[in-house]
Amino acid sequence: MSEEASRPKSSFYDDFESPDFYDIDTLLTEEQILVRSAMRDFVKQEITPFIEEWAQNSTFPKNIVKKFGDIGAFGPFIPAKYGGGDMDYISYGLIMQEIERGDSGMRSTASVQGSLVMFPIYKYGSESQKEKYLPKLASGELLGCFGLTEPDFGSNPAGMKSRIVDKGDHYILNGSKMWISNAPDADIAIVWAKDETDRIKGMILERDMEGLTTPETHGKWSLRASCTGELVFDNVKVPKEQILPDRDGLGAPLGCLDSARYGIAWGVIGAAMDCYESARKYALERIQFDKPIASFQLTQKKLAEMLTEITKAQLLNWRLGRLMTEGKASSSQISLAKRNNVEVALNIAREARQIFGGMGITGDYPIMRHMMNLESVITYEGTHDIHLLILGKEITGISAFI
Ligand code: TGC
Ligand code: FAD
Repeated sequence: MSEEASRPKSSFYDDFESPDFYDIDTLLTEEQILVRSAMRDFVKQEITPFIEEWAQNSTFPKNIVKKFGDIGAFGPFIPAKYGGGDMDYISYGLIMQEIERGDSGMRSTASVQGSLVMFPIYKYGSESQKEKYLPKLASGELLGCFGLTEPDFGSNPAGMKSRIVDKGDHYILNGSKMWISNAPDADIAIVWAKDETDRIKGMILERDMEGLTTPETHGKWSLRASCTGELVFDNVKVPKEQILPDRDGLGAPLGCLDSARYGIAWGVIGAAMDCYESARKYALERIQFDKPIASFQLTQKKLAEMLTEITKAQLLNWRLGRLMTEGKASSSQISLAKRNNVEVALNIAREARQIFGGMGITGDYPIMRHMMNLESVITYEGTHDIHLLILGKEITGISAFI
């Protein structure tokens, strides 16, 4: 038998269905289920057949941007008059879950565009900024990125050094941002910088502004199908009409993070479900000691614990989605879900990899890719420990950041 034929059958035919052990689908509306089905079909057609190659070759498929726009993955919670989907937050969560079931990097592209680019323009932008940018971002005609993190200020964005200086009808911007998803391919960037009074302001930069460069970050072992880069500002002239007028201070960028962190809480459970389902199927097919490995108690323990954690996280997401839709979710409730669910997903990916034995490290199955992706997700949008400290502050009233 050839080496290829002796390998267990690859599950590349994508027949994914999400586990629903507690019948949580009955908590969803018909519209939410329709949204999820449409997104699931899209991922099966446009992402899973190609993702392994994109990730192995470290290629961001730029044409996915227009396709995401067409299916309504960008800013589903933005009103239809600006090109958004006018949907509730559970629908948004389900969209993120399905995309990240395909790949966390693909979800990054969609959640940055929706929560970190469209959201601040919608919440803090002028009417003319909304009309100019939102419909094109929603349709995928424009791709955006969000620049908060700097080389010396990651967890502590309050210390940022990027600065704008008032020159009458425009500002001059200097500084740099690092680790920016979408930056090398983005048409516009939401950038946060301090003014002369040290107040943080948000602004919309366009790619062709003189002095703006976006070098790509190479050599990532994680999120390889997502493009990451820097934003470098060398005396960039920013017309005053590009400033987001309706909110400033650190609370402005942090307010956008709430929406993105919420999307991550749902997204990572998509990745976890993919690991669980792949491992369950493999365990039933793979024979050792003349039995499917699914018949061994240790394999069953792994699968039972995975399903338990997925079910708990599904319930958490559903409840948080209701609170988000009602406008009642607090930042610390979102931190709890982001922190818990990323950890759950990472543990499930690691356990699933064990079930696959040697096959778990190959690209024939999605496990290793999900696992490596989740190593970024546990760091970005606030590290695991930063979210713990946000909860610690909520519980005790005492900040332990400094
Ligand atoms: P602190 O004093 O706590 O707060 C400063 C001001 O901000 C307000 N605030 C919030 N407002 C809205 N939403 C939130 N989540 C908020 N959290 C805080 C707060 O009320 C206050 O307002 P005001 O009016 O009183 O001034 O600030 P701190 O400097 O002590 O820092 C708090 C800390 C550490 C929690 C915060 O800096 C933090 O969250 N750090 C983590 C940084 C982070 O998450 N960066 C993410 C960068 S973007 C990214 O990673 C995108 S990846 C995208 C992808 O590819 O998917
Ligand atoms: P640091 O802040 O240097 O943290 C290093 C370690 O120290 C962590 O373990 C942290 O938990 C710990 N630590 C820090 N402070 C404390 C404290 N007070 N108490 C206890 N422990 C502490 N940013 C953007 O603005 N836009 C993007 O689009 C974006 N995309 C990203 C994409 C990728 C692939 C990655 C990896 C990052 C991205 N980021 C983006 C940046 C991301 O948000 C930061 O990496 C993250 O906030 C952590 O900052 P840092 O990497 O500088 O780590």
